[in-house]
Amino acid sequence: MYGSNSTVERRDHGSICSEYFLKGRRKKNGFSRISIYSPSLYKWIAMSTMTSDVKKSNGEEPLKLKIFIGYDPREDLAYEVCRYSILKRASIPVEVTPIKQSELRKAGVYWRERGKLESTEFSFSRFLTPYLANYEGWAMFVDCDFLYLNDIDELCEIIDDKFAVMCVQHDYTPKEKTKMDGAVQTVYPRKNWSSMVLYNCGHPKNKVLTPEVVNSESGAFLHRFQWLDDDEIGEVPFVWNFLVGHNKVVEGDPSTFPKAIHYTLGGPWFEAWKDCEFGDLWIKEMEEYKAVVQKQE
Ligand SMILES: [Mn+2]
Repeated sequence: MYGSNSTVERRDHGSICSEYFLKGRRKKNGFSRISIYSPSLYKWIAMSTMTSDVKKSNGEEPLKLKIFIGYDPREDLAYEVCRYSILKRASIPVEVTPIKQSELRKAGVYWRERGKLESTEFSFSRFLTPYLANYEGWAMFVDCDFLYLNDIDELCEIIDDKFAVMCVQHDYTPKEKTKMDGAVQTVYPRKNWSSMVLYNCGHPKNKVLTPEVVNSESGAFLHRFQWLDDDEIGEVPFVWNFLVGHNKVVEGDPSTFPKAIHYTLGGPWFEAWKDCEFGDLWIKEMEEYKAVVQKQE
């Protein structure tokens, strides 16, 4: 339903120049397909994917990041704008694929019943990310209610292969509670940690995330990364998952300026959130995206 009519042009800026930037022309992103194996249909199913291929100016093969964006039909425009904001700024090749529950169900890799607490269609399907990436390389999962303000390459630069996953480790509650017997009980609600995750898909621990496990395990097991030890979870600066209504910009401190805004309470694509903090940035990006699509039609 989306995709075929929304090729976006990308521009390069920042320190890393792509080949075509050096040649002084702009290039359109191409669509390609990735395939996932459907155990129930005994065949490979193609999923819509958008790929940008960029070579670094020094001829080196850059890391190719697979990006899976949680897709919900109620937030189609949020998804489009999120994707546009990534592709527009990316100076490395990225491959963007929406995680669409309907496609995954058809392919037989997602079958769990929707629970009452699931606010989006990707509440659980997001944990299929390593599986969908064929348990290879690094892949990012991100909710569709994000707006990128910086080049995804900056995020890739902090990737460290020693971790199984990396994410912003938001802290809502005290991390530790001392029980009466003096034993330290560690409490990790880890709220919002799973909304943007870099997965080291080839890490042996992530092999746990099979479709069977993703379809049957509890929300706590999955959203709190209970298949991992704490030291296998790397930290990403909070500006890459800047929670509107929770995180704050400290004036004069550029390290607190958002690089990716997360409209976790609801974004301007919902009438009730039109005037939310940073809403103007999203609306500006959405208008730009729409202008680009219109120009191509
Ligand atoms: Mn969200």
